[in-house]
Amino acid sequence: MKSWTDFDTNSYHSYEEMMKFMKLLGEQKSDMVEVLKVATSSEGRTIYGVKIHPPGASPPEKPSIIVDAGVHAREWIAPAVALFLIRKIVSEYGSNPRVTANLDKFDWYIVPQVNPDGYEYSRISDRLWRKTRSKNTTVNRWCMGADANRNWGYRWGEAGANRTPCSNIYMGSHPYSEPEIRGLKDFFTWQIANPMVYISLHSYGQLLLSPWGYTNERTENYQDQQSAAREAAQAIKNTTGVSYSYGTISEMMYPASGTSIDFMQHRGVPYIYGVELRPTDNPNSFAFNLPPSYIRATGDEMLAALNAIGDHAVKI
Ligand code: ING
Ligand code: ZN
Repeated sequence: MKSWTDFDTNSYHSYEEMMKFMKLLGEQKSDMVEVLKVATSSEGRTIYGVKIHPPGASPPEKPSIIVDAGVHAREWIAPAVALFLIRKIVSEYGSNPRVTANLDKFDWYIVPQVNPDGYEYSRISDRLWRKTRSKNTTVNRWCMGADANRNWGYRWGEAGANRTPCSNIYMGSHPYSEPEIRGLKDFFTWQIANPMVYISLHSYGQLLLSPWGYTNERTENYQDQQSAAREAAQAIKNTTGVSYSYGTISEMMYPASGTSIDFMQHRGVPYIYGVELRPTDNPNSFAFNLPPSYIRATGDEMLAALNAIGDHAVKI
């Protein structure tokens, strides 16, 4: 890979290849892209994000759209879609009217791979690995990792999280015990002045999930969040014909505490969705093994959803 345009978004990549793409993009498109350090993983990998803005040196901060992906190692489609979004927005600014209008209104912050240790472990050793790869030092030290989406500090360790390190939804020894999540929390808190939309990409099930996760009570802006979700689901349908359902995490799936979604809701970000990307959860679906030929359509429909949510957010 010599140029960022050599990066093939229609296949699944190693973490090293992903980072090579980000580095080249930062060097070769420095008028639009800043590469920002977010965290260092337990095994010492550097986690990067990008800030994308219209060409020009350091324009004033705008409201932002934030996307993260890869929190769960085995959900490969999520980082692939995040990288697709980065490449598409940078390549099509100025030629694609939807992309252009959106980037003129919002700064985009994208962290495409939050859990690189887990991802590499899923690629090389255990395809269905979900957690981080931190060492547990107390009991059950032979079980590794914590669930990075149960490790956030707001309502940590309530319903839908587990205290045993061997569990797949282990919440960690304390809030932000995972360096990946501590770094991401600091990044969200200190680097992003005006967050308007926050999307966390997961798979699978074709769902747009809004807060809360820790309780089945509704947020005070529930109605508005559902309206934006309805518009996003419609935009997806108009793009690829695929159906996404929407509702709160606790009503659509199961209670889950210590998620990034609840943290961002508590922080006051108005539009927040945990997204379960393709495929559906029907028993014959590809589940976590979505063939790479689906990356483009899954990415296109997610960009349409984000455009719709962005349009909704500026209208209100
Ligand atoms: N599902 C999520 C989980 O962490 C979720 C549900 C997604 C909660 C996004 C909050 C935000 O259990 C998967 N597939 O990981
Ligand atoms: Zn997940």
